[in-house]
Amino acid sequence: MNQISQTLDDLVSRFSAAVSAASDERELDAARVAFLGRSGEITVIRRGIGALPSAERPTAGKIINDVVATMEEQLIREAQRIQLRAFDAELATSIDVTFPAPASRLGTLHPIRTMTSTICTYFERLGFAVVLGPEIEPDYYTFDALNIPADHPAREGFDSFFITDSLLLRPHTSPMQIRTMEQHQPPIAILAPGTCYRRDAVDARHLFQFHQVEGLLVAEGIHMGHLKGVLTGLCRELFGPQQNVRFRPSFFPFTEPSAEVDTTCPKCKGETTTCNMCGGSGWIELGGAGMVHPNVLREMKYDTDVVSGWAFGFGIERLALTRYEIDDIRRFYENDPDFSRQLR
Ligand code: FA5
Repeated sequence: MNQISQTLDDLVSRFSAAVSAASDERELDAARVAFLGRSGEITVIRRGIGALPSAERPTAGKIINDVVATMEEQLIREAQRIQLRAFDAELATSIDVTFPAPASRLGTLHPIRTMTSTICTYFERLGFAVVLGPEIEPDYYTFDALNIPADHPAREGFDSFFITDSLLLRPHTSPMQIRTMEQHQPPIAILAPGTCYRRDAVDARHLFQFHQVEGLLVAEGIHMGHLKGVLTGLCRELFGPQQNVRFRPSFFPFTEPSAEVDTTCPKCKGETTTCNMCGGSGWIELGGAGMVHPNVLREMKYDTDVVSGWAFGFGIERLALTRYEIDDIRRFYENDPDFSRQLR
């Protein structure tokens, strides 16, 4: 009997060492089979009961059963330990579905769209109505009605993409002057933003597809001072008071007198002679403007003794280049969301 007890003590301590050293379910099961399996050590000890005096056999059987029960409890604890460790390892390498999702990246308006609506807001405050028109125009609206007859050399400067002999992608938004005057009598105050197309070589300040905003004011007593005041106000609003803006005499067949409006080059600030944005002049052109030519008003059957008007056409990309101090007009169309996000 004593010998069985000693053998069991030794067995329990070896079993305990084996199961607590098991690192996975396979090793644990091997220990179970070796000690508690059908041919395991416990079975061998049980067989030894038969050699004991019959009075000792029940006690010996109970001792063995108690030891087996304790071993099985330990086996369950160790199995739980191994499962928990496997679960932790899996968690460490898998996706944590309870982790808060990263914020999704929201898009923004394109900077040219933002610039267009800023310009519209300025003019709406002054009482101008915003109008939109077609991008494919007959040459009558693009040239003839704007005092540019078929053989006039000024047509070349606005040369564009022709759809037919007399239909073309508009090279400027000035046809909207004609479309508005055809349908309305003075007083007229409109703003017409939109896309334009020209056969221009692309460089740091030119695109073949770009945007203009046209302004037209026709009423009694309108003069060049109003034009200068309104356009200077727009530049102050867009660029702030420190930005230089100049009005330079120019020529357009549909305005007389005519001017071009320039601003300090947003790239070199007028500080180099080799700038690819301004060609070293220190200025870039924002747009053209002037008093509506009497021939245009007469074509619209307006009485030029009673009404006068001014018009302008600014490049929206050029305004945006200046406002955001961008070094190349092509950046607006590279579709870089990080670029657009900065220009709100
Ligand atoms: C005109 O288009 C006239 N219709 C403007 C006008 C309207 C004058 C009303 C008088 C009265 P111009 O060709 O200069 O003018 O173009 C006006 C502006 O459009 C330019 O100053 C520039 O800002 C922009 N622009 C012209 N061509 C391009 C181009 N290829 N890429 C980007 N912007 C351009």
